[in-house]
Amino acid sequence: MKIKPSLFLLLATLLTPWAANAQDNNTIILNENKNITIQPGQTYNFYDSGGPDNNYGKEEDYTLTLTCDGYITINFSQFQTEPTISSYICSDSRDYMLIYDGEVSDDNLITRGQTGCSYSLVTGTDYMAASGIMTIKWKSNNATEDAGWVATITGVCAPVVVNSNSVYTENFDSYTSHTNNASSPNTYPNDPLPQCWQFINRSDGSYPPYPKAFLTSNYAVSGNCLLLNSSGVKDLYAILPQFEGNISGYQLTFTYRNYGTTDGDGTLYVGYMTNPNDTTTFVQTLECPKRAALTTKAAFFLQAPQGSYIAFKYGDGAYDYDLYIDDVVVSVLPSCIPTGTPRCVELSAHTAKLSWDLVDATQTAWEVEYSTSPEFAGSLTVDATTHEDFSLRTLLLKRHITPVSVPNAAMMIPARGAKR
Ligand SMILES: [Ca+2]
Ligand SMILES: [Ca+2]
Ligand SMILES: [Ca+2]
Repeated sequence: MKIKPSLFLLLATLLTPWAANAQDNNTIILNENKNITIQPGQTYNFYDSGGPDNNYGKEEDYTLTLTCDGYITINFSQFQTEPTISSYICSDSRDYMLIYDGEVSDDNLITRGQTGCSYSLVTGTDYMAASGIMTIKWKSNNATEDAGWVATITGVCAPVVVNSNSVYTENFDSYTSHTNNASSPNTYPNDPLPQCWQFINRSDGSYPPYPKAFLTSNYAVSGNCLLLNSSGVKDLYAILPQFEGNISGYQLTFTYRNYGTTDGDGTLYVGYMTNPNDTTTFVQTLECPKRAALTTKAAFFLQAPQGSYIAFKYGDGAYDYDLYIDDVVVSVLPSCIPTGTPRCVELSAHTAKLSWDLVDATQTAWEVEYSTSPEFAGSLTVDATTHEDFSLRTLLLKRHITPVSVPNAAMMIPARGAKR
């Protein structure tokens, strides 16, 4: 839902110099009762009726109700009201603000704002409404105005819950305002992107050297897809929303295609990041071969530390090459019995002998997948009675193997080369 700027805001934008730099949709001015939907992942400037440069007015009595599909935080960089009657007294007879987590009730009060009051809000502090509703009441009396406040309000994305009953899907189809646009939306970079996704090195309009990310219907499985466009200079990171719990044990499936398969088309990598603002924390788990046809892939994050984010990285491409991603799904791996102590017991130029211990006598069959990373190469079903010293005999020279037991996906033998 888009926030419609009030008439006042439009006028303020035209008439006052401070508003000229403010983004209309991202500025909230408390000059009347308002109900506003806060978008997760967005930050808004929040001012009294005088804006950042002027005082609020007399006899104001306004309520601002914010709602968000996630959390809401507010942080004041300035707060100055008419000082209260004497120090430490918190009196409703002078100007004051009340901030609630939810509806107005004493139990929901987060903080009070009133200069001189002993328990007035502290600047530089995040106050959070975890309920997803924040109610702000503001009153001024009939004399002595002051500077008011400068604050930021932020919609915080709640971690996405994924479990055996709940799967995360993003098919990009609910963002329909930019379809059928192969090169770049004419409103770039202010076009919609999936809620709670983060992008690093996405161009803010100056391109190159920064790559672009936007939605398009070109080469989508259906509707829209995410288009990553290379700059030839910087890698682009598209980071999924944070998931509740540890992504170890989660699987990501998605469909992608490159525009073509030349070197310039670049490479899509999948991995995880412990810090979604720091590209040096990206750990690659899958390299996607260049494909000019829609190709479905799965990626796993068995070693990801707690709190990691799933991320796409598009790199190595020359200037202005496209890559398309659609139908992103994150789900938990099927529950399965982990193997015990998987190991490579013997390696030769062409063979690898695998061994593992039974941890549950009810296991009756195994399937071993082997691959020349990252492309899947084949699989064999192994009888439970022969789980020891099972030999892979089809290895190619100088290829690395990563045998994985499926459905016992917890088994992963560290890739070692069957090298000559
Ligand atoms: Ca006053
Ligand atoms: Ca002000
Ligand atoms: Ca789609």
